[in-house]
Amino acid sequence: MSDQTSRFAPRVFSGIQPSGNLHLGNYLGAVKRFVDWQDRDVETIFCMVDQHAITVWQDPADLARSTRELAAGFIASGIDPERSILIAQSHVPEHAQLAWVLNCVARMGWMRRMTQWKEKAGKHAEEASLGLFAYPALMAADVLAYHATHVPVGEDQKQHIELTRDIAAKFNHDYGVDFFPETEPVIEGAATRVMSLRDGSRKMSKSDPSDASRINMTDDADAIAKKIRRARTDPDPLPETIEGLSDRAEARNLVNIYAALREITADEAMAEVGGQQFSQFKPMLADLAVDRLAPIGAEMARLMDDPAQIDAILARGAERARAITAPILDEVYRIVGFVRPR
Ligand code: AQP
Repeated sequence: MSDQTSRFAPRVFSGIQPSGNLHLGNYLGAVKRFVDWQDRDVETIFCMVDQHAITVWQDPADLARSTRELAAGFIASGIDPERSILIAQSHVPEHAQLAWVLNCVARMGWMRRMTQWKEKAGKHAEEASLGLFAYPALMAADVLAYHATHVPVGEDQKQHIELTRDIAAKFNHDYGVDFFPETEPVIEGAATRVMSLRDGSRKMSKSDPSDASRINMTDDADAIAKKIRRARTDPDPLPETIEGLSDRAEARNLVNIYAALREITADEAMAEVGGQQFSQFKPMLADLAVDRLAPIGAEMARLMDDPAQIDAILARGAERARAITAPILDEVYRIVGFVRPR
């Protein structure tokens, strides 16, 4: 931990977009690790970032359902809404209010360099929403509204956390304060970038049109096993060591998934499965995945039977969150020179 970060009490924040099905990549790269953080002695805040989701079109009924389903996914995976603060982003207005100030700190050139902007807007930047362009400043606000020191994320979000640090540093410098921490991205474990089951060069993603490319956390045991058995691989057996996987993206992906589900390193996984044929390895991986994931899917379905209970949990989360964010926003407004109502 850097000196500046250590001035702030450790506090963890992370979010996931309710923009579709929660999948194995989100689980291994994010939610499972959120649970590990919760089990350490640190304050943790986890968020359904619904305001990020609408940067691309969302059907309103689907968005509402996905937000509750994501909350159910967090809880079913082990997030305890008593020990962690669990919120919907739009319930805590300080996120968007701080984002406006940070929009005025961030520079256009910084935002234009964001890989996700380039990938998602692509050749159609003129038709993309202004929100999609400004999204990383809202993400910086999500984190900085809590003075969060650590943000567990998958590989793909590293650049946005680095931008958060740049925005925080510029705010501190411009206003001559030492107000925002230098937040650290935490990218760890065997599955920081889970790849598509159909194409080892593409990230497993909610927006992939092929359902076979991902394991959804709501898939039942049959669907999980079938998707793993049909996952694309090459004809060779697994090598003996991890180095032998360097140019075999699909095989490497399955070994990383195995390691992350078993909670061991990729090297340890190779000691167990190195040399196996896929006809032996895939059924074993399918059994492991069903064993770890099917109970979570079943619990999500049970929680979704009582949406009022989920809404009550989120309302309580927002109340606890605002006890942190309201004073921080108030201080930001004071620093930038907004006259405060008396
Ligand atoms: N494939 C992945 N492997 C590891 N981690 C992943 N994450 C996402 N995909 C993978 C991590 O999950 C958290 C939440 O991500 P998000 O849903 O807010 O945004 P995303 O990264 O854009 O996710 P998707 O599934 O790819 O959504 P779409 O298709 O809508 O863009 C983050 O910590 C992310 O790193």
